[in-house]
Amino acid sequence: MDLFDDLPIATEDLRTAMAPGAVLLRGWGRADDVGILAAVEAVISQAPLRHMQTPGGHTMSIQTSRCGSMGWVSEPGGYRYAAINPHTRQPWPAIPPNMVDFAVLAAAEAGYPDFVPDSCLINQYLPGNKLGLHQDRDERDLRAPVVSLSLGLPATFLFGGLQRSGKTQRYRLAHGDVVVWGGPSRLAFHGVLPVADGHHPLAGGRRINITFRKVG
Ligand code: MD3
Ligand code: FE
Repeated sequence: MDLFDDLPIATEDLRTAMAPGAVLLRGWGRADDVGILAAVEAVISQAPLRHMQTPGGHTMSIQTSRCGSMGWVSEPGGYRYAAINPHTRQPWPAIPPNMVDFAVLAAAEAGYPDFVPDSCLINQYLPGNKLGLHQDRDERDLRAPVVSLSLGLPATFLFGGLQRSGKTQRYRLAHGDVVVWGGPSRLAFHGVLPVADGHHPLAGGRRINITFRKVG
């Protein structure tokens, strides 16, 4: 609910079909930004942000935290989901209820009414940080979509096809933008170009991307 609720904004303009199964809901997360950023801080205090290592031994520029019954971890043998945080030796913090509610509503809005996340990955990008082209394929249930929420500084998102070598489309993802990836887009290659320097009034000099997943 905000001051602009009465303006005749065509909601179709805020909804973009990026590809079959992939829906961009521009600004859809803005109404919940303060609450979700507070919940992210609470998670980070329990499971501190870390630079993950790739299985190949490289250090990622972004920093990540995780919550939910399963958290995505990297090991020399590859990536997997694990119930215990290898650094704190504690279970991951639960996904805060306002974040679960958000992901369920966003998925339903995008046409996935049965989605309930059990895992959440929080990525923090400082200026210059990027994420190389990759697929997300470590979740057991690939029928479930991934729901992503971007907060803070904007970034250029690269969206490719089912092969790494394919053509990529570019989308600007800004504060409050939500993308839901399911169906034929679930295994699409994607990445993020280096984030430009800047300041966001709520998030400061960083970009936060939250992805909600169903692993089990
Ligand atoms: C398309 N995160 O955490 S969100 C990731 O901005 C990740 O931090 C990026 O890629 C980020 O794995 C992009 C958009 C996204 C997330 C998951 C996807 C796009 C996706 C899964 C399948 C297809
Ligand atoms: Fe990804």
